[in-house]
Amino acid sequence: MNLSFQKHYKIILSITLFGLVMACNRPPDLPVEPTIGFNKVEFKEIVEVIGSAGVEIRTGQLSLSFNISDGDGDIGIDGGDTGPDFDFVTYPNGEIVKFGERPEDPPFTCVDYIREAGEGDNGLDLNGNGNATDTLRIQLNEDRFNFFIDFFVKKNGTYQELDFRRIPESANGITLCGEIPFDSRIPCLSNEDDPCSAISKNAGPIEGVIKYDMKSGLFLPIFRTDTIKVVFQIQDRALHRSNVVESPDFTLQSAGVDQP
Ligand SMILES: [Ca+2]
Ligand SMILES: [Ca+2]
Repeated sequence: MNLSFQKHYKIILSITLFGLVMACNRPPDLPVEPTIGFNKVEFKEIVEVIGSAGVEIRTGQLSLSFNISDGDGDIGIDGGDTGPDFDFVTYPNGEIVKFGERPEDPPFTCVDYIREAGEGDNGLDLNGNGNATDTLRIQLNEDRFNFFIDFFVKKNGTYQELDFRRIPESANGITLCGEIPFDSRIPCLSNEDDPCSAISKNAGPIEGVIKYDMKSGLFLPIFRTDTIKVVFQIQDRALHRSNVVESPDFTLQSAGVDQP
């Protein structure tokens, strides 16, 4: 007997880069701000069979390919990059304030506050007051990502945004519980051992195509045969934003590849 179910909660990102050229001998005539353009979108369903019971897990993979050029090539954030530009969490106005201390603060949500006790096994004393039991007001740093994507579904001829950022993660104490966007960190575009420091040291124009794979069991149940589009933008290490690009209208079926 084959059991079959949709993976509703787990979203996996992967990025494939190809055709990316360090155009060292080109004149540096490209602007230092990144420029992107739509290339193509592809969809396929991946079926994994797990265990001796033959449990099937069905996941949709939506792959967005886009052209990119940047005059100084500073594209990419390493998963471990931190600091004022790239930290995931900042404190509004740099002040560390406990939940309930200021009447004007919003009610508790898991994206507006961080629980010290949720940070590791024994908690992390983020405000240095000698205990790890506080709940502190935070702000999520938009610049922690360098790739931003929004999804729109056409309903009765009008596009409405479908916000994946609002889908709650399972209740397991993870701080960023309300945040499962497809926004992400494109890694540093270099084959060197330490790619981010390599691109910082060797500024030069780059051109190429990035293929960005998004996996979710939600795509097919949510989008079905609807007409959809994506709107996306990237940002370089100097926090220059690219132009905003809108894909053509498509359906998962029209973008389908390798379908039986
Ligand atoms: Ca740049
Ligand atoms: Ca504390």
